[in-house]
Amino acid sequence: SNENNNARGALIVLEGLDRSGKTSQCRRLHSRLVEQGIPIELWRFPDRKTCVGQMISSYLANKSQLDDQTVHLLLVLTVGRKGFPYFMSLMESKLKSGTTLIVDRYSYSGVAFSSAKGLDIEWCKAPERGLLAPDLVVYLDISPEKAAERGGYGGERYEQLEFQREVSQQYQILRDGTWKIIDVCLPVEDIEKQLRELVLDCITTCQRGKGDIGSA
Ligand code: NYM
Repeated sequence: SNENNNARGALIVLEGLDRSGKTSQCRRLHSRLVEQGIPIELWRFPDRKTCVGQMISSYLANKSQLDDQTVHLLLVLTVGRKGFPYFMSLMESKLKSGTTLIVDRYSYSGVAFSSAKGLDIEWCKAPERGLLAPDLVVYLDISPEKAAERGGYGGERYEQLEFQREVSQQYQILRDGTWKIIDVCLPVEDIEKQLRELVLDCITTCQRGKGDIGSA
């Protein structure tokens, strides 16, 4: 039988503290894989261009106040949702057509950041049910102290050492044995290489049609 009938793209998520380097790594990875001719798109959550995304962006920039539950639920609306604005069905059709998605933050960020504020973790997780399950979650591991030394730190609401320590603890609660951890203290080329290998492996597995697109 023709293998390609089953070929689907992989849903790959990068998570980590603020300033852990997710965005730069996602961009490098994306351009390398595009060069290799792999059908791939780079996504990020929250998408600040949507109207709810703009509310979130203004909150993160300390330009508006919202209570913690409200922020959590607004973010829930923007992260990978069906119907808002149809991210989930769009993601699903991309994956089915063989396009791999590299996603800079997903629902884990929502749970880690909101539970770090003291919200009940089960309450935070409840609205995440039914989202597409990633095929691979890569956690870029940096200590909160190291992250605080990086350029551009402190620009946004959550970029506070004490708070990031909490977020880091919540990520440790969330992550299970399937998450791949990359030590961000390694030279940047090594991080890039490790990440690329993990991702190529995952793409190959999904191309073979192993497993359906899951739901969380
Ligand atoms: N964030 C992100 C949350 O608190 N909850 C979420 O669900 C998501 C997706 O927003 N500090 C936080 C994490 C970051 C900020 O920053 C988004 P960036 O630099 O766009 O990843």
